[in-house]
Amino acid sequence: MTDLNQTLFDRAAQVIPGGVNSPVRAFRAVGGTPRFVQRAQGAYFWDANGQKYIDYIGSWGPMILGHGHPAVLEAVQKAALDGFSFGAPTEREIELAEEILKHVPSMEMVRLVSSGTEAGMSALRLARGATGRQKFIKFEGCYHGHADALLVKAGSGLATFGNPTSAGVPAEVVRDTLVLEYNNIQALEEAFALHGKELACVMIEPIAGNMNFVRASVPFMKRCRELCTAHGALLVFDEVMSGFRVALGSAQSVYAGLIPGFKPDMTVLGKVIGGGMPLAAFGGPREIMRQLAPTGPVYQAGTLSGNPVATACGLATLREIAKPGFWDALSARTQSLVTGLKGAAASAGVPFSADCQGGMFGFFLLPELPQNYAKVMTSDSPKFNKLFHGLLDGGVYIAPALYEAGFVSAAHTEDDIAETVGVAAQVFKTL
Ligand code: KE4
Repeated sequence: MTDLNQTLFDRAAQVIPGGVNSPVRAFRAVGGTPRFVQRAQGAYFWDANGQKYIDYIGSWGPMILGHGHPAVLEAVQKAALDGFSFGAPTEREIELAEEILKHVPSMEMVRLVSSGTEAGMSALRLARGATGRQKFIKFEGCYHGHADALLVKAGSGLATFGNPTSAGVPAEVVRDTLVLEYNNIQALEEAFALHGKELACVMIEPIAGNMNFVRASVPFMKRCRELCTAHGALLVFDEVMSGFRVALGSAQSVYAGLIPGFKPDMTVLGKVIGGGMPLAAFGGPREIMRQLAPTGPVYQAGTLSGNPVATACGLATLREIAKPGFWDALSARTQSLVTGLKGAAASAGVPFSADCQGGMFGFFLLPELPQNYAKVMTSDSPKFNKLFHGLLDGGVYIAPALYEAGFVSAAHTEDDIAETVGVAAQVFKTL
């Protein structure tokens, strides 16, 4: 039988680089043919061959309600009838901004943009403009979008400046980017001792979903906060993935529960706040946000920023996830998946560790949860690829890369979880 996914992939590759509009979708890390989605509903999607999959990517996080939630669909359809885009302010942008600020009290103001990359890039520019400093710290394994200054890997030695990870990024652009090891307090203290007064910010994924699922340890996060405060640098939480995904108050509410009085200085958001449509944001205290044009000297703009259809999608999504009982149910469902996978791996004697928070989870074919990128990359890649394809053939769709997180939606049922664990149990036996 003709594989229509392959037919489409071959055709796509003629007109779109790699046949995809975002590299990870091409299955390069795992091999095989990407599944071209024909339609999705709830926890499922159907590919070009009509094959059904339980979806644990959910557009890489946005689809926390599942695909096609009726309230969201209705809001989008209604908004579309009122107009797609105006390039002028609308009331719904205010409503969405107010809803975001209600749940993330570390922010007093927020600017809406169209992608996480744009939000992260703009937050960095604002941190630099607000502090008058150029240097900043990021961590190996954290991804903050593809803006030039953020496409950088660790330098040769400790506390040295980064090198570009992509062609086309001039070395000068990453000259001020310091890349440290995640969860390494000593490296952090050394970097601040060397460069503290020159640092505009520390940008971090508090729960690093771009290393699959690695939490910043409490001591490490506490030290980030202390050193930023002591040296006048801003602590920027990149919560594009974790925001409104791990908790209604995002990851920062988890750390606020572990570190008395904790809060970041700025927050970058995306994914869930757009509900699957192009919408992201960055925000912080008034005195920082007012540095942004048109009230301040830091320029930032966007034709489709605060797009009226995207804001309808995001606002309807946030209103649903704010309803009583939503997070208890979602967290229990995610925990059920992780517990089931751990049990299946143990029964098959496969080294396995996993973690989850709210609707986000990660697992490793390692006996213990890794604490940094180097350890994550000790995972057995060929074995992961075999697991990936075994699950895929069984109708379970997880991220096609061992360094990517997974996502459960409110539409996933206990039956879906049981089916997933059942497929995994069979595949673990073949590893
Ligand atoms: P976007 O520009 O893709 O909307 O957001 C960039 C971004 C920023 N910060 C964090 C923490 C992110 O996870 C992302 C994007 N995440 C990837 C998944 N690892 C999106 C998937 C893709 O690149 O196709």
